[in-house]
Amino acid sequence: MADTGRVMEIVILAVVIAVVVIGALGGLVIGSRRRKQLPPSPPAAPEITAPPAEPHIGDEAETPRDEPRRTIEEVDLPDASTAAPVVVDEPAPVAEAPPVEVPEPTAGRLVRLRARLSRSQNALGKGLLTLLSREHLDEDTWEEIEDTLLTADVGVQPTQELVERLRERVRVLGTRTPDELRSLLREELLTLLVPDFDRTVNTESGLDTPGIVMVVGVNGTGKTTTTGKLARVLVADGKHVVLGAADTFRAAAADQLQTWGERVGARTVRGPEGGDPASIAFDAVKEGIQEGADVVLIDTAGRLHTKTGLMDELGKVKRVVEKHAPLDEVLLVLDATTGQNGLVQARVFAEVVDITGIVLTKLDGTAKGGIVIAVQRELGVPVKLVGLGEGADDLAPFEPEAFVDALIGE
Ligand SMILES: Nc1nc2c(ncn2[C@@H]2O[C@H](COP(=O)(O)OP(=O)(O)OP(=O)(O)O)[C@@H](O)[C@H]2O)c(=O)[nH]1
Ligand SMILES: [Mg+2]
Repeated sequence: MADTGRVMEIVILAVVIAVVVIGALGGLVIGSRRRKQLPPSPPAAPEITAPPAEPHIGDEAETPRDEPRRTIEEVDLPDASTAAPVVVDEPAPVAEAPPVEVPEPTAGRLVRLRARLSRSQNALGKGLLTLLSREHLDEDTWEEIEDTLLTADVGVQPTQELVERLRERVRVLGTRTPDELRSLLREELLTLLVPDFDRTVNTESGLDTPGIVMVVGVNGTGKTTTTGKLARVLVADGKHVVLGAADTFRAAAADQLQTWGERVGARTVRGPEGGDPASIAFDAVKEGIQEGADVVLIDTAGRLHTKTGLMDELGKVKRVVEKHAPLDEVLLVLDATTGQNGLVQARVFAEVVDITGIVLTKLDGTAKGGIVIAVQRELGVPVKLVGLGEGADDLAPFEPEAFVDALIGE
């Protein structure tokens, strides 16, 4: 019996030891769990630990991702600038249309922006005046004057005419003061700019349909920007403007125009990427007519004048639009910094669509202001607008007198 009692004692002791050991182990495990998981994860509802591992487009915020869930201890505090906020079941914010801006008046813009012509001012205006005020106007000096004009892209024929007339007048004048020279040069440059050209941008049809303006040119010259700037001026004049995004090569092109439209308060008619530009231009005019718009501005895709297929397409856009009404203005946008190459482009575009006006952009970034003279000569079409910067109000009606004054100083 004593033996049996001894065995019982040993068994009880073993059970007690086992319970204590298991208890201690269990406590450790729970303790370590507590340290690692705060709070202990409930099995059901998926819990979101921030930040989520790189969400992908189309992922649902509340769906757990495949990666093993990380615990708080393992996750560094999110960097405020990179943390993706976890938003569950919140509606996407509605994009508000930006407020429509009011532009500066167009009158006198060229005068206000004259400082932007500083490169042409230095190269052309100051260069010529310095040469002309030399003591002796010998052959070499006249040649330098010619070179200055040619470098500024005035063109060969106009340069020769100008130098010839200046030589003659300087000879007749005998003595010459700086003021006299300045006014001689001013007169001669003005003559070359054909001051009596009608430079009105025709935006009125004279019919009961809207005025129709089409903007054309090679890639990147500033067509879309010019269309936007022009729309802004027209809207500010109280006109109802519709924009036609006939550049269907890239979706971004229509977006760019639409952004301008929203900024200035003009609706944009657009079609699918890769769609037929002629039919979008046609629709834009049709919708313009339906909603009683005053002006429809059609922005076209940039195209190299050497690509006959694309040039034919442009001719088609024009013909299709003209099923509604004749175009009132076809503006060729030329980048002034491309110089003489612009003249070649101008010639080809003029053959395909009758150009009625030239917009010379980026005159703020070049010393080649003389291109104004050359391009008017080339086409017999006036420069109507000049671009003097990327800002919304950096498009100015071209005024020959203000332009010459800006070049040579008053
Ligand atoms: N400095 C300066 N930049 C200009 C002027 N006009 C346009 N730009 C810039 O030229 C770049 C091209 O302008 P866009 O209006 O997109 O040219 P686009 O002719 O529509 O181009 P594509 O549609 O691709 O053929 C943009 O960065 C404009 O901000 C200007 O008068 N001066
Ligand atoms: Mg464009």
